[in-house]
Amino acid sequence: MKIGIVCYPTFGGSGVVATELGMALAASGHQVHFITYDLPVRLEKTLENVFYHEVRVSDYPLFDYQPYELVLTSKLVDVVKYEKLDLLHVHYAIPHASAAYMARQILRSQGINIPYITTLHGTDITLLGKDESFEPVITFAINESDAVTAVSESLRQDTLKFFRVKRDIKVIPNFICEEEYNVPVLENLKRSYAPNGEFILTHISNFRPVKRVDDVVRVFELVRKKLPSKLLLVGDGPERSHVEKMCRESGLGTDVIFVGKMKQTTDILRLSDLFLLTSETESFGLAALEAFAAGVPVISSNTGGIPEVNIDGYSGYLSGVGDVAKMATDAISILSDVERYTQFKENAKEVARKFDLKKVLPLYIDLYRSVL
Ligand code: GMT
Repeated sequence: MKIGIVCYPTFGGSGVVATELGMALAASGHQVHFITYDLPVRLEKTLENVFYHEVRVSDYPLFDYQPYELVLTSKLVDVVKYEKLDLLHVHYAIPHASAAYMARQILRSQGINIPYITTLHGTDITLLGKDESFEPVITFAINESDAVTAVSESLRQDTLKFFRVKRDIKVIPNFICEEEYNVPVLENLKRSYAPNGEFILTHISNFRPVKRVDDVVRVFELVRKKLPSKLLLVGDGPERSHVEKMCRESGLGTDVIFVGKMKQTTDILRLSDLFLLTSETESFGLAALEAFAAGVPVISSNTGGIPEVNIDGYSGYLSGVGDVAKMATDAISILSDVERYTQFKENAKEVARKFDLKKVLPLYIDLYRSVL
């Protein structure tokens, strides 16, 4: 098949999933065309069957806001037509689903049929989508899609609750490639973060308010009172300066390490002892799944789709959103009990295996075939 993938190229989970999916499809012989405004972060290597089409919005002085969606639509029309694509798979509803709808209509008027599949990832539904300035367009573009998928049952339910969606939504969960995590721990790097063998707690996100990174720091403050530990904060985003200020004022000093953005997080996860995910809402929690793949138990909130990934008392612990005290107690108890901790690490890997690429890729391929 010749598949066009539209996604955000940035550090969000939806872009990561779209890119990993595209690369896996290409590796299994399909031709994949990424169509977006920048090279997707995970698309580092030159790969057979992978092509990239950049959407360039010119800086026309008349516009205060450049019409990205229209330029994307024109690019979709062009790529579908000249690369002879079989289908479009758009990740994140806004504005990708409506651009795909428009492209499909334009192409239809020229006698070309191109189905589009929309994959809902989370904030396109749970935060932005509910905003009435987007809602009618999203509802329409979802209903018009040839197939719709959501990354968790929780997100499927939210979509049905918040939108007048008349069509089936298939749950296809996010995935990891287990083999990629079978790498040794980088002991020198680990020592550079934790020179005295301190526990390493890690959080990875785009530092949006929804991630409640303050809570991560509060949990860490409590853990650090009981156990020698370091906190690695990976990523960047709107809350970073605030969190940095908070850490400086709390006297956490060099025990909190702001690592910044990273294209690959495997090495950091492999050297981590515990992963913290304190989000207000999270449709899936890909970062938690990646931690599991690296054999790292997760302390998380019990919101959205997280309980579909993190099994309470098995691969980690779940707590109410904002229940920093319980999260810290759970973290201390698991890190203090070597036998239980070792079992949780095994359990984490076991959970990750359920979401391996080998199991999830055929679900997308079957779906593609069903719409063609
Ligand atoms: O979490 C983010 O802020 C990024 C966002 C995205 O769309 O890139 O992530 C969403 O999609 C991920 C991949 O499907 C999910 O694992 C995340 O849970 C989801 N984020 C939220 O629901 C907040």
